[in-house]
Order: sequence, then structure tokens, then C-alpha cells
Amino acid sequence: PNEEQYLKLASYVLHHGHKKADRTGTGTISTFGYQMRFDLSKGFPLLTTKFVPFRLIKSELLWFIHGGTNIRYLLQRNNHIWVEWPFKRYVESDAYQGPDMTNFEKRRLTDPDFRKVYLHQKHLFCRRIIDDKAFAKKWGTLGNVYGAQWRHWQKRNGGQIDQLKWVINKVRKTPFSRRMIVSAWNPEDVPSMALPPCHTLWQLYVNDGKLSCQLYQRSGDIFLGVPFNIASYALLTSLIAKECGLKPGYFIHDLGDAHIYLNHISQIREQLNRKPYKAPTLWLNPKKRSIFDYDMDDIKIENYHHHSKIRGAVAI
Ligand code: UFP
Repeated sequence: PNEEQYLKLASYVLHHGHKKADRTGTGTISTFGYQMRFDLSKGFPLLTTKFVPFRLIKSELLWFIHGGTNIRYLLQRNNHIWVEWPFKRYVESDAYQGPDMTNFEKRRLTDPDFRKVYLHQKHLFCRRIIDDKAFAKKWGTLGNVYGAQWRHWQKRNGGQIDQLKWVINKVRKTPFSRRMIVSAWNPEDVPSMALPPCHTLWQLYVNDGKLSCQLYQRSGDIFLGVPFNIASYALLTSLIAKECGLKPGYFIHDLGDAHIYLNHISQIREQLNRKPYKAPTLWLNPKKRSIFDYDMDDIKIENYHHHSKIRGAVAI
């Protein structure tokens, strides 16, 4: 079954990974180069050995598809996964007049009183992004993240490339093509990005009426990030397949630095002791044709039986 692919990865890195220092100072066990293959005809690969919040995956992917680079779209859909970076930029600017937020990433983990103050300030920031359009425009932007590269890649001599439209067109017109690639890795932008793209490049492949997608992810947090990434690309593949009149084939997930943070090891062990349930299924509104027309209610996950949530701190 599909979920075994993920559990095998986690178990492999747990047992064969080596200790490696990392940017966040947390420490990891890591391995370089690993491939998982998910057969999308065998159910939707949303993990069942713990609860994975699909609504966050859905709103984030729709945001990419719409070319979004401002957290306002996400906050309006109650998705807070990208807030930390704009919040940091805001509290480090002169525009911010509230209590001192210096080094909030680390302090919120060790000082419970500070944590309350931090959560309140972040809440006020998010409210203002939603309520005040001009404020959102100035402080809610993330720069050239996925949405910008997929839909508005800047050309050297002016103008833009819509990679997503282009690749969908290729699938329709020349499905045998070996050039159906979308790249989020833009070397010109990387130095100025808070978080350079983790999912850097993906390729489509058509065979026997089925659309497959292969992703190269340069860096994967096995406990927190990777379960999201699998579901997100399985959904993307399903949406493009539907638009092109194809069935979803395989999602092939290649990882570069595949790591388990040292503070996630007991969580991973717990997860590995659980037995997967039958995979859920994906429902897409049959009235929607184009990938650009979907909103939250047009995409649903059905029959999702899962084990309980497992908590773990995000390394930032
Ligand atoms: N990460 C993921 N998937 C994502 C994402 C981030 O696993 O979609 F955005 C993790 C990988 C790594 C960290 O642990 O976030 C990014 O840090 P770095 O840029 O140092 O690789």
C-alpha cells in the first residue's frame, strides 16, 4: 500500500541516517537521495498513521495555483502556515510599535509568558492582514515564492512565463513530451528568499491515459513537511489529470536531504508502531473543468480514517 512508502522512508532514515547539523540548530538524522512511488489509483496518499490537516494542504495548493504570494488569501481560509516569515519582517521593522519580539522563534519555546505575548501580537498581525488591504499589501507579501515562479516567472527582457498554463497545454498537445517541467528554483531570487523553494522542480509524464508526476524536493522534514508535500502533489497531479481528461497515475517523490529532526524521533517511533488504515479518496467537483476554477468546497477528502494527531515543534 501507498502509506508503506512513507513508513519505509521514516524507518530507513531512523535506522540508517547519520547525524547532521542544520541551519535551524536543532540537529537531524539525515540521508541523501531517496525515492517514494505512490500509485494514485490505489487511493489518495493522505497519511492515516496520524491526522494530517488536508484543508491546509488544499488552501496552500490553491494559493500556488492562483499565483498567490500574499498570506492574505491563506488567512482568509484560516491557514496560518506561512505567517512566521512576514510576521518576522514586520516586527523587525520601524512600523512595529508593540512589545519586543527580538528572537521570538527561540524565546517562544522556552518562555511561557513571552509565548502569550508573542501569540497575541501574531494574532493582531493576522487580523490586520485580513481587515486592512493596504496593510496586507505592504506586510503580507512573501516575495517570489511558488505562486510567483509557477505563474509569473520573470523573463530577462521583461514579460513573464506562466509555467503552469504552459505545462497543462503541453500535456494536452504533446503528451509524449519529455520536456514537461515546472521549476520553482530561480537562482536569481534564491539569495533574497526567507525560505528558498523546498519542492524545486516537477515533471509530468503521460502513459496509457494516465498522468504521472515526479517531484524533486531538495530538503524534506520527514515528520512535519513530507506528509504535507505528498498530499499536495498528489492533489496537483489529480487536478491536472482531470483537466486534461486523464486518470491520475503515479506520484513519484524524490528527496535530496531527507531528515528527521532530533526532537521528532519519539514521534516518528510512535507513528511507526501504528497500523495504517485504508487510504481515503479524493472528491473533485465534477462541474469544475479548469484547475484555475476551484475553491475550497470543490475539493474534498472522503472516508478519511486516521490515528490521532502527533504533535511536534516546527524548526524555523
Ligand atoms: N520543509 C519541508 N517541506 C516543505 C517546506 C519545508 O519538508 O514544503 F516548505 C522543511 C525542510 C527543512 C526546512 O527541514 O523545512 C527548510 O529548511 P532548509 O531551507 O534549511 O532546507
